[in-house]
Amino acid sequence: MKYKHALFLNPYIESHATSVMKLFPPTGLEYVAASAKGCVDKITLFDLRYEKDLTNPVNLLDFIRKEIDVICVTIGWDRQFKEICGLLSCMPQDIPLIVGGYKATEMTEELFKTCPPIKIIVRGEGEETIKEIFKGIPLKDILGISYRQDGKIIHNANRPLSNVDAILAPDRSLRNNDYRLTVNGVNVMNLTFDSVLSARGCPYNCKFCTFNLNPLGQKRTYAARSVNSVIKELKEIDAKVVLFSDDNLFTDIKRAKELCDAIVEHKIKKRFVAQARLEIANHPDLLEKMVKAGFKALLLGVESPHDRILKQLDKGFNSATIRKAFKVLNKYPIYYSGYFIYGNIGETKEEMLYISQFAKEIGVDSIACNKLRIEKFSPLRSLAENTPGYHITERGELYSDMYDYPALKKIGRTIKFSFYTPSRYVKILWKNICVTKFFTFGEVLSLSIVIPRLIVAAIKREVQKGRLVDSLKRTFLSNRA
Ligand code: B12
Ligand code: SF4
Repeated sequence: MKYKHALFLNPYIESHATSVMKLFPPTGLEYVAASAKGCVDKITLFDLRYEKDLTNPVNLLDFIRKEIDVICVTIGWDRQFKEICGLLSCMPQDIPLIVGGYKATEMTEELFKTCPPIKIIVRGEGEETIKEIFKGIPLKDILGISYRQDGKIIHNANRPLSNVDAILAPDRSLRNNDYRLTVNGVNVMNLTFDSVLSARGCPYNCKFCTFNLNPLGQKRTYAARSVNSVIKELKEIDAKVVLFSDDNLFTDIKRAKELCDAIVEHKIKKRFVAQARLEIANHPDLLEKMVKAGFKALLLGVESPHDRILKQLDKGFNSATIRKAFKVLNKYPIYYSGYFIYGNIGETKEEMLYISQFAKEIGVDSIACNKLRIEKFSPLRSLAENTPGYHITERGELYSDMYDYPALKKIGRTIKFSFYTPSRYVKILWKNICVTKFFTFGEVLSLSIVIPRLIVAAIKREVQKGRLVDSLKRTFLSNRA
C-alpha cells in the first residue's frame, strides 16, 4: 500500500456553538473514508466538533506527526473558512495533505494560495478520486483533481459523476462519538442523530438553488439508491433520529411509498426528518404512510409569499398553491419547518417583512430565513448583475443600493422576532410533545432540567454578540426593522 495510516478530518470546531451545528455527521467525509477502505492499511476519522483535546492544534499536530502518513480534510461550509485555512497552514509539509468538499471545490485557487501544505484538492464528488490517489496512480492521470507541481497549480479535467448504486454507505464504526442535540453549547437531551443519503441530485431547476449543481456547475442528475440498500443502511443505525439529507426525499412518489412500507415491514423504529417539496401535499396516501413509518418533521422550501418572487425564482408554484398545500399538510401530525428567502431582486422591505405574517397564516411551525445568495453558477447571476443598483460580493452575498448588507440583516432580525414570539416557543414545544410526539416523556423531563442552562447560554451568546438589549426589546417591547 502507498499509505499506511490515513487521517480523515472534519476541521470545524464548535466549542462556542451558537446553534445546532453539532447535530449531524460530516456525510461527505464519511462517504470518502468508506470508499478509501482497502486502499490504505488504517483509517482514523476525527470530527473536531467532538474531539475536545484535539481542538488544540499542538495535540492534533503531535498525533499526526506520530501516526499519520496522509491527511484528508473536508471543507464543506462557508463558516470558519479563515480558521480552517490557519489550521491547514500549520500541517507538516512532508505529509501529503488532500482537501475536498463543496467549499474546497469552490475555493480551489484561494486554498492553494493561502495554505502551502495542501498538495491535492479533490473537486466535486470524491469517492473514486480518493481511491486512485491512494493507489498511487500518477496525479496527471486522475480526473477531478487540482495539484501542485514544480511551483505551479495543475487542474485536471472534471470527473464524470459516478453511479450512486456503486457507492458504499458511510462506515459508522469509524466514528468516535454519537451525534447529539447541543444548543448554545448545552447538551440538551439523551437523543442521538444520524443522516442517510438515499439519493443524489434533484430534477427541479429552482433558479436560486445550487443544491443539485456541484460547485463546478455540473448538474447532478437525480439518481436514487434502491429501497433495499437504504433499508440495509437504516438497520445498521443506532441513532434515534435520522435525517434523510436528500435534496427532496419524495422526488419519486412511488419509491417514497415503497420506502415507507419497507420501514414498517422491517420494524425500523426511528424518528425521521426529511427535506421535501410542497407537492407532497398532493399525495395524502403517501403522507399517511409517512406518519406510520415514523416521519416526524419535514423541511420545506416555501421561499416567498409573493407570486412575482416565486416566479423570478422559478419555484414552480405560487402563493395560492402554498396555502392550499398547507391546508392538507396541517391535517397530519408532522412538524413543518419552512425555508424562506428574502433580499430578492426588486423585493421591498414591506414585502420581506410580510414573510412572518404569511408563515403564521399558512400554519408553518418554524421558519428559517436566508438572504438570497448568488453562488458562482447560480442561474440568477446574470439577472442580479444586470439589474441596476444590485451588487454581489466575492462570497456570493447579494445587496442593493436601497438595502445594504446591514439593512438586510436588520430586516432578517425583524422577521425572526415577529415570528418567534414567546407564545411561538410554547406552540413549538406543544407540537413536538403532544402532536408529532417527537419527544418521549423521559426526553421532555430531561429537557425541562436543562432549560435554565439553555436560557443562561442564550443570554451569554447575545451578550457576546453585543445584542442582548436589542433582542430583549424586540421580544418584549417593540420589534422594528
Ligand atoms: C443535507 C444538507 C444539510 C443538512 C446537514 C446534514 C449533514 N449530515 O451534515 C442540514 C439541514 C443540517 C444542513 C445545514 C446547513 N447547510 Co446544508 N446542505 C445539505 C445538502 C442538501 C446535502 C449535503 C450532503 O449530504 N451532500 C452529500 C455528500 C455526499 O456530498 P458532499 O458533502 O459535497 O461530499 C462530497 C464531495 O464534496 C467530496 N468531499 C467532501 N469532503 C471531502 C473530503 C475529501 C478529503 C475528499 C477527497 C472529498 C470530499 O466527496 C463527497 C462525496 O462525494 C447540501 C447541498 C448538496 N446537495 O450538496 C447543502 C449545503 C452543503 N448546505 C449549505 C448550507 C449553507 C447550510 C447551512 C449553513 C444553512 C444555514 N443557513 O443554516 C447549515 C450549516 C450546517 C453546518 N453543519 O454547519 C450549503 C453550503 C454552501 C457553502 N459553501 O457554505 C450547501 C452546499 C447548499 C447550498 N448550495 O446552499 N445542510
Ligand atoms: S430548491 Fe429544492 S426542489 Fe428546487 S432545485 Fe433546489 S433542491 Fe431541487
